[in-house]
Amino acid sequence: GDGGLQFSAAELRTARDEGLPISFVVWNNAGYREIAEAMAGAGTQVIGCDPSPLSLAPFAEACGLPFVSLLPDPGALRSTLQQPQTGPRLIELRAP
Ligand SMILES: Cc1ncc(C[n+]2csc(CCOP(=O)(O)OP(=O)(O)O)c2C)c(N)n1
Ligand SMILES: [Mg+2]
Repeated sequence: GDGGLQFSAAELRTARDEGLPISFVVWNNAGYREIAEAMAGAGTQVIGCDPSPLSLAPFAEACGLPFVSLLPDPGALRSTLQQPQTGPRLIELRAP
């Protein structure tokens, strides 16, 4: 998710520096939905779960990873994953 990704820049950069062929697939719904659902489920006010959207293209560039942004279409994701890679890459799925 776009929220968890923000805790993971160090791992992305390690994958880059070690040349690891990992595809990081990120579901970007511009929100912290799991947290929001937990707050709602606990009967508390839902706050802080609707952040300004994270721009993944410059985020990936800052981490030194090639980047692809897709609508969440299984065929598009399959063909992207089938492209060969020599190092890590970041693939965004833009939630509708
Ligand atoms: C690496 C990492 N850091 C922190 C957390 C704590 N955490 C649990 S849910 C959440 C945010 C959820 O938002 P998102 O990742 O955007 O997923 P969504 O529920 O919106 O699909 C975070 C940061 C985590 N799960 N993993
Ligand atoms: Mg999210």
